[in-house]
Amino acid sequence: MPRFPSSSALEWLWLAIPLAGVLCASSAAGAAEAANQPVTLWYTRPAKAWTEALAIGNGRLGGMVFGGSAKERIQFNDDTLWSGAPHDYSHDGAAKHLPTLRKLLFEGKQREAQQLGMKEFMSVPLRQMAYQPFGDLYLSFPGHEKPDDYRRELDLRSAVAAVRYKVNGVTFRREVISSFPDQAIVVRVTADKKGAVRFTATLTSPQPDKPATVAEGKVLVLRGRIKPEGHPAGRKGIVNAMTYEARLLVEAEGGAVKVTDDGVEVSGADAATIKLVAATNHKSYDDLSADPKARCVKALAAIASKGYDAIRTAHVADHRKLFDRVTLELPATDSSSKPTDERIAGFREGKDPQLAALYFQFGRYLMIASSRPGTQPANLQGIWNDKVRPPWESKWTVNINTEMNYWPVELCNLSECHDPLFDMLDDLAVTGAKVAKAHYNARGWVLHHNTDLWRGAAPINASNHGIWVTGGAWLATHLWERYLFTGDKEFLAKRAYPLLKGASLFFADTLVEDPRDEDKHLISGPSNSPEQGGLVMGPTMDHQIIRHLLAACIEAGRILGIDEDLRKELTAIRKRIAPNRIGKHGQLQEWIEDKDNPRNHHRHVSHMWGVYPGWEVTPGGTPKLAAAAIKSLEMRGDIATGWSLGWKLNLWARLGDGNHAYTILTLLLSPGRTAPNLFDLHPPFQIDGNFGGTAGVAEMLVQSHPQTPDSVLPGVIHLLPALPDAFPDGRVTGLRARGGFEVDLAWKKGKLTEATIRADRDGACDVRIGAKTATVTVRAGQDIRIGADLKRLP
Ligand code: FUC
Repeated sequence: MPRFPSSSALEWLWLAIPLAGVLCASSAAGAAEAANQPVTLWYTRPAKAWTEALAIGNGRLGGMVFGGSAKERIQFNDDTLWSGAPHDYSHDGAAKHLPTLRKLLFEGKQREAQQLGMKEFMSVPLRQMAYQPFGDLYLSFPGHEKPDDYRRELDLRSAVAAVRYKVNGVTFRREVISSFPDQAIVVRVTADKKGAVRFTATLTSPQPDKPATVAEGKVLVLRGRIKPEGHPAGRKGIVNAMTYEARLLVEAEGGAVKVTDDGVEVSGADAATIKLVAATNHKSYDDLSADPKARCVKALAAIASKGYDAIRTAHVADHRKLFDRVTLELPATDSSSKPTDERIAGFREGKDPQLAALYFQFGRYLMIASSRPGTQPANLQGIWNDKVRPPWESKWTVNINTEMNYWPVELCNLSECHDPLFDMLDDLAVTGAKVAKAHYNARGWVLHHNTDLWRGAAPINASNHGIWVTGGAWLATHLWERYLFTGDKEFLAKRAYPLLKGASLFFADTLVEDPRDEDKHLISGPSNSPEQGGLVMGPTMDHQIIRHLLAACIEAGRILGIDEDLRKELTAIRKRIAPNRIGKHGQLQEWIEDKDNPRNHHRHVSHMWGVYPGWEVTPGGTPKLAAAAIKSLEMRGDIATGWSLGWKLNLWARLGDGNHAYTILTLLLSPGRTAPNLFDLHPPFQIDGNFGGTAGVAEMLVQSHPQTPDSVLPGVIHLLPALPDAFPDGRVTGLRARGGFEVDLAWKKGKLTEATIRADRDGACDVRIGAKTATVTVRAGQDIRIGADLKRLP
């Protein structure tokens, strides 16, 4: 029988006790109750591989904690350490070739067009730079080779990674945190016997410049620079220019501490606190004038006199302020008390629905850990990377991956974690304006399918998939989502509108009439349907994105009461964009031509954009197109890479098929697609699937998008729109809905029992369950409870 909270989280009383005070402070109704349901990853062995290590992060400083008893390894990153240097990647004179490219494509000469594109239209250099690993902190504990009662865990609610084991009857404990308030990775080592703490701490870096550590007083310093030339992630013609520094301070209680150039030795101590700070010379994408040493000295000075308890308390409170906004309970079973790696292996058997709740919360945890105001946005690996040549450079691929990272953020009540993405868009509007000019002689800004720390915006790698014009447009729709979820007019005026306008102007200047079309529709191009079919004119996805972008820009201008002429111009353009078409297999066409191959199982499902994250295709608003989208998804099949499953999960949820969405979730949450540490596997590790998974679980529970193709205003709040049979009972608190609402839900045997709506502002909202819809009057900050019949409860 499924049952709610097991008490296995409390097994670790020593972790729970310091949290007790914070637990009581939970505000959302139901949160305190839900706090009993464990949100803990745990294991009976140390990590052998990197994808078994546990991830911690404060948005900037990431750590992977291996948890070895005799040798602890904490591999760490700073999200600004990259190969390369400030650089303008645009290709002077590219725009001269644009008319020929289009002409060749209209004449069906794709190969010639791709060749010309490769020669004259690509980024300089052709490839972008790579995110870099910073270093490793090792702790060696002599004599701890054969521990008893070993346990390693990551508690998502407190953001503390911990290790516990016994050696010769003495219990040793270690906690590792990456603190946002204190901007440091901090390790605490304790034992239940006085004087038993003995270890050596060393710092190394995998960087090819092979920096050696030096002792500066009590501090161990690691100082280096990304090898200027000949670095494995360097690019011809660009001199790498980043410098970096890390500083380590070890404070022991009792015993002795000895600092030498080789490391820090602690002996005979009762406990020790290890403080690690790190920084680079990065100030912004075009400025490397910061001083990493000064940054480290300042950060370490700020915490030098702070005890571990104070640092931990501030860290936990800061994390919980975000994390506790949402709770999700799904039925716990006997399987729920197993170690996390065993649970992943067994999820598809269907006996452990609660793992889906843990996975959902892990995505929220990763967002808090990899994207905080002032940091870089989460890249392909969030902020966690141990390779000098990471897959796809661990940069920002924007033909799905970066956007997917941010799908859960508004919905799952972590709005401020969206900020780094908007900061990046501010930069891209500058570099992308240069590319718009040089490559298209157009106004506004454009971003192709990737960017890096230097905000490259030109087409990279190969013309067949690199020339794709809607990366910036797609990202700009995130600004509109932020506005829809928050109703923040100041944000709309100051941040969103200028970027939406710039992105729209680019298309006002570059859409062209299709000479093959008697209706003279406007189409985009040269472009592609990521990443297949090669260079074309007018892929469906582009048009879905551009229609969405223009509608948001027009609506934003209307709300702000500005740019009336532009609004008229954009409205006229929008109406002329080539529409979605249904093809000979009953499918939603991926291209203007009816050439979809029913046996094509490619991971990208780009033409589904209008279903999710867009909404111009909905079962209620455009039933024929929705049926065609289902046909296309069926043609593509279920099996896919990590992020592709993340997308399909959201798509089936949007199409209202909870059971199909759950089938996809079981494929995603399985050993080949989820690592033992719960990281998503493309494979290899790529974090997008984690975030897509979190968004997808939320999308099963609450939806609030517009229901008619031309609307960009908040839709009805649809409760349990795609609940799978596998989640018969449950409770969620704190999900956000467009229009400025927070929603709590409880259900039993697949039926809603009660919902609570909290509004940011006085007003009303439409709420739907099944086929029933009702208008509910709301008051700012007040809990409005409604029953299964949508009637107000007392
Ligand atoms: C796109 C995808 C790949 C991978 C890469 C980072 O090229 O097609 O699957 O996710 O981005």
